[in-house]
Amino acid sequence: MKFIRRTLIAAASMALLSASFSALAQDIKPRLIRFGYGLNEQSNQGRAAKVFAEAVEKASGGKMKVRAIGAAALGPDTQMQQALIGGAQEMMVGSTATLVGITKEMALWDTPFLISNTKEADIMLDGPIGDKIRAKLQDKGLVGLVYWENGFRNLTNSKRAITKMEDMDGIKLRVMQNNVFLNSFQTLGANAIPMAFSELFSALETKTVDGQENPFNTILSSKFYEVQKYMTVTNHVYSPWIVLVSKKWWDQLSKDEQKVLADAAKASRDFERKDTRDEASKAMADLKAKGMQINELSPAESARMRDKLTKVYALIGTDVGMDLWNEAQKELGRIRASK
Ligand code: TK8
Repeated sequence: MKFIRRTLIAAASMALLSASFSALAQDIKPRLIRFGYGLNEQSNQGRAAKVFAEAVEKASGGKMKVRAIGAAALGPDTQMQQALIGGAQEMMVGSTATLVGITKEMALWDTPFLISNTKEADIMLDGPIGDKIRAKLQDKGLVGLVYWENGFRNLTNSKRAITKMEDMDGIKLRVMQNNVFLNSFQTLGANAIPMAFSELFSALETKTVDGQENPFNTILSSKFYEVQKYMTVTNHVYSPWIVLVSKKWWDQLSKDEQKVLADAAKASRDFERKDTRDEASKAMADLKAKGMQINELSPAESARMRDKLTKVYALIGTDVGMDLWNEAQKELGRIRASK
C-alpha cells in the first residue's frame, strides 16, 4: 500500500514537473519578428531598426526577438506589404508612398510642398491627421504603429545641372510606384519611370534611368553619388516612412506584447527623427566632398515649379477625399498660426 502510494505520488509529481517544463519551454521560446526594410544597415533606416530591435528585446525580457533584415532582402516595399497582409511576415518599415495602392489616403503625404519644415511634419504625422490616415490601414490587414522621417526629397541626375524647369525635359527620372509622383514629374517635363527602390542603384549605374529623387540621407547611404553627378536642392516633398505590423499576427499577441511593440516603435521614432536630422544637416557637405555638384534653385524657379505642381493638388484631393484634404489644410493653417 505504502509502495503504491509512493509510486503514485512520484508519478504525479513527475507529470507535474514535465508539464511545468513544457510550459517553461513555451515561455522561453521567443516570438520571432522579421522586420524588413529597404535601405542598407548603415543608413538612418538601418540604425533605427536596430534601436527598435533592442528596445523590444529589452522590454520583453528576451521573450520577443526582432530580426531586422535590410537591403530589401525580404523584397521591395510592395512585396513586404503583401507578406504582412497575408501573415507571412510580421513587420516592416517603408515608404508611405508605396502604400497608396492599399490605402489611398496615404497619398496626402505625397502632396508636393505640403509640409515645409520638421515642426509641421511632426505635428501633422503624430497628430489627428496622421492618426486618422494610419487607422485606415486596419481594414486592409495592416497596423501602422508610427511614422519615421524619410525626409525632404531632392533631385539628382547624371545628365546636367537642373537650374530651371526646362532642364528636366526628357530626363529619365525614376519615381516611386505612386501616381502622384508620376504625375508630378511628368508635369515638370521629366520622363518619369516608376520603379522599386531595390532596383534603383543598378538602373542608375546602367543608365536605364538618368536620375532619381530622395532625401540627402538616402543619396548618401545608398551611395548614389557614385553614379549621379548633379544634385539640385528642391525640397519638393516631405516623405514619411511608416512602421507596419501584420494585423493577422498582431491579433494573436497579448495586450502586453502589443504594448511592448507600440512603446518600442515610439522610442525608435524619436531616435530616428533626431538621427536623420543630424545626418541631413551634414549630408550636403559630405555629398560635395564625394564629388557631387550641388545647386539650389533660385526662388523664382522654385516658385515656378511650385505653381506648376499645384496642378496635381486637385488629383490628390479627389484621391484622398476632400474632407481629409480640407482637414489637413486647416490643421496646417493652425500650426502656421501658432508659431
Ligand atoms: C526604401 C524606400 C525609399 C524611398 C524610395 O525602401 O523608394 O525612393 O524614398 O526610402 O522606401
